[in-house]
Order: sequence, then C-alpha cells, then structure tokens
Amino acid sequence: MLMLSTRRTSPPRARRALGAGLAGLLALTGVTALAGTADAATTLASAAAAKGRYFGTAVAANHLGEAQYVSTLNTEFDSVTPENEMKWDAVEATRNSFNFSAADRIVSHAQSRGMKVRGHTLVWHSQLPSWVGGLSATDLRSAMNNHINQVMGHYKGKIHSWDVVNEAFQDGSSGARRSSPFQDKLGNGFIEEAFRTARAADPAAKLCYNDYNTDGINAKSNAVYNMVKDFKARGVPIDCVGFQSHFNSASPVPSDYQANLQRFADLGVEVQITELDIEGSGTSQATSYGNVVKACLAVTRCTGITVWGITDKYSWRASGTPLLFDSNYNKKPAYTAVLSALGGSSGGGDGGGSAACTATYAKAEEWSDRFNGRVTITAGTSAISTWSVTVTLTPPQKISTTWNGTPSWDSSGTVMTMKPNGNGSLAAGASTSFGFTVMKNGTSTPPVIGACTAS
Ligand code: 9MR
Repeated sequence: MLMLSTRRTSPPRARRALGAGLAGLLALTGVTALAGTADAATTLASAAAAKGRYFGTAVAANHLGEAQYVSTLNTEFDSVTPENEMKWDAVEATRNSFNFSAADRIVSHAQSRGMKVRGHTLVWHSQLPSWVGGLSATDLRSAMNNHINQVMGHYKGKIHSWDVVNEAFQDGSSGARRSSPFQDKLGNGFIEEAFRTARAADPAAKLCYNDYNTDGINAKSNAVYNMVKDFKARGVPIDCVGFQSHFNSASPVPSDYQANLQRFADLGVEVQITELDIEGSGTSQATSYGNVVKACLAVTRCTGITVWGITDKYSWRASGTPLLFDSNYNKKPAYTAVLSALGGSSGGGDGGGSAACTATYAKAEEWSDRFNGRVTITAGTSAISTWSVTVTLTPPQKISTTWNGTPSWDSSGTVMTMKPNGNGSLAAGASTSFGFTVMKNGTSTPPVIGACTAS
C-alpha cells in the first residue's frame, strides 16, 4: 500500500513582498517565512529560495489574461523571462522607434508580485528585423549600441540579469563564431563592445552570455569558455553565463553537466540555467529534471533556474511535452522531482493550509493480460471540494478503461490525471475511490500514484 498526501498552503509570498530592509531584518533575527525541517517548502520558488536560488519561467504576455496560467505563475515562480517580448524585432522593428508595450506588461506583472526579471535578449542573429542586416559597419555599430542603450535604459534598475549576447557561436567542432550581421560586419569584437555598452547602460544588471549546446564540455562550450576567460583576464564586463539546457532524447542532459557549470563558475562568473526544458514524460523525464536541479545546487555560483514555459500547452515544442505542468496545468512527475531535488515537498508538512487529501492505491482483480487498480481518496481534517491525483504507468502498459473519475492524459498516454466525476466534495475524513484497468502489455509493475492535491 502506498500513501501520499499533500496540504495546500498559501505560497510564502510574504517574504518577497517585504521591502529588502525588512526582509534583511527578519533574516538577522532568524525569522523566516521559508521552510524549516518540519515545514518543507511546497512551491518551486519557495524551495529554491530556501537554497538561495531563484526559480523562474519564460512568460508570454498574451497568456497573462488566462486565470490558470497566471495562478500557476504566481504560485510557483519568483522570476520571469519574457519569451519573445524583449527581442529586437519586438521592441525595435523600425530603426530607433521603440515599442515596449508587451514587455512592459510582463515586467509590471513581475514587479507587482515581487518577482525578478531576466532580460532576454539584446544582441542575437535571430528575430532580428531585416533593416539591421542592411546597415554598413559604422551604422550597424551605432544601431547596436543604441539598441542596447535604449532597451536597457527603459528597464534600468528592473532587470536582475540581461542576456546581452545570445547564441554567437556555431554548433559543431569548429569553435567558430556564427555568421550574423554583427559578426560579419563588426568581427569578433562586437561581443566585447556589446558588454561594455551594456555595463554603462545599467550598472546594476548582471550581464550574461547565453547559448545552447554548451551544457556539457564540448567544442562549442570550450569556445565560450575561452571567450569568458579572456574577458575576465582583460576586464571586459561579464557577470554570468546562461546555459539554455534544451534537452531531448537526441540531446540528453550531459553526464558532465555539473562539471561544465563548475568550470565556468571557477572563472569567477555566475552560472544560470536559463531555458530549461526536457522532452519526454513520466519517470525518465522526472529523473532528468531532478539531475539538472541537483547539478545546479552542487555548484555554489549556480544562482537560479528558469524553465522555458509553464505548461506543455504553450511550449515552443509542445509535442515533446517538455515542461513541469501538463496542458491542463496538472503537476507532472517532473514537477515533483524538481520540488524534491530542491528540498521541498508537496506532502507531509504541517504548513497551516486546510485542504488536504491522501491517495491510497490497491490492486484489485488480476488476469493474465490486465489488472484492475483502485485509488481511494480520503479528505484530511477539513472538508474538500475537489481533488486531483496522477497515475503513472510503466510503458508499454496502457489504461483501457476507468470509472468514478474524469481522466486526462499526457501525450504519451503514460500519465493519467484523475479528477472527480461528481465525487469531489468530501467531508473531513470521508473517502471516495476511482478505478481503472491496466493492460499489462508484458509488464505487471504497479502504477505510481502521485500526491493527492485538494482544495
Ligand atoms: O520560445 C521562443 C519561441 O516562441 C520563438 O518562436 C523562438 C523564435 O526564435 O524563440 C524561442 O525562444 C528561443 C530563445 O529565445 C533562445 N534560445 C532558444 C529558444 C527556443 O527556440
């Protein structure tokens, strides 16, 4: 028998809402809204904060009107990165005519909630309006510096870290810079120039170089490493390196991920995981996510993690279901793995919330090709009005039928999220149950039942 429970608590927003001075005073007096051992953090942000890190997500301004999107954002994350709204084509489609409206909506949402903002991105070959490519070298240099000055100036004091230059190196073994208007007309020195301009434009912002396929030790990351080492040696302003960390089965989390983060940190820069997503589902996806979090926690200068979106529904590669919440905003096994790697817990604590439930699994009838499972949901010490539980199979098992619940599925058919079918309302201590038939397809492994969540 397996018992899992959780208690819904209000997120510890209080700490972020406090002014820095009061927060500092609380820290000095040893008072904290965050987890102690008996009260593990129950959200990604609060668990990460207890480890001295931020936990962020990419956000798209056009979803900020969707209630579930916003409530998940506000509950779980304490940093945002505008997914597209600060890019060159979004803010300066026409030379020297700036439009910050979509990005401003994200920044003001973040500020009203006490969240940090990562600026993304100032100088990048992609999402670059065509007029930039048509400029002469002299004109391009002044347009690049003007772009940095105007955009950083507009957000001065509001951005925690800026991706000053993005993806300037080629993939593969050459270690060369990628062709772009900047590279082709200004040469290698454009990166240094961009960082120097950025430092003057907002001295409080951390200045990052950000790239992908640099997550392990390879020719591309070696080239970035050598550039950062050279910048540090010559006093070119750089504070951080972003590791995008877009993973899938063709490009899994490298075994030397932590070692790679560490060697950059040893150059004296922060490392940040900036665009994390991992295609997959179920326990293998969860394990990979957990490993990324553990690697960051093991590197002192790894200061935060940003996932590249909240829900699979809006991921830039939605078909790969790479995020922590499914398209119905259910927490996936990957979420639980991340929370647990951060030292948090979605169950067990006595955090003061009232809506709680437990989920208990039992195998019922079994035949050679299939078995029936039953999950009993029991309300905690207060009445609940709804509950939700995940049931994760071992592929190639499939569920052929369910009863007494409303199922929804991840795209692989491995994770079923069960919600009530008229049986959501339970008095304190009362129970209900739902059932399902698992087609074994050669494996009799019992399903993994996720924590019961209630409200
Ligand atoms: O997620 C972004 C997607 O909505 C855009 O269409 C795409 C355009 O290039 O950019 C995506 O974000 C990218 C990020 O800005 C830089 N690193 C790679 C990301 C995924 O492509």
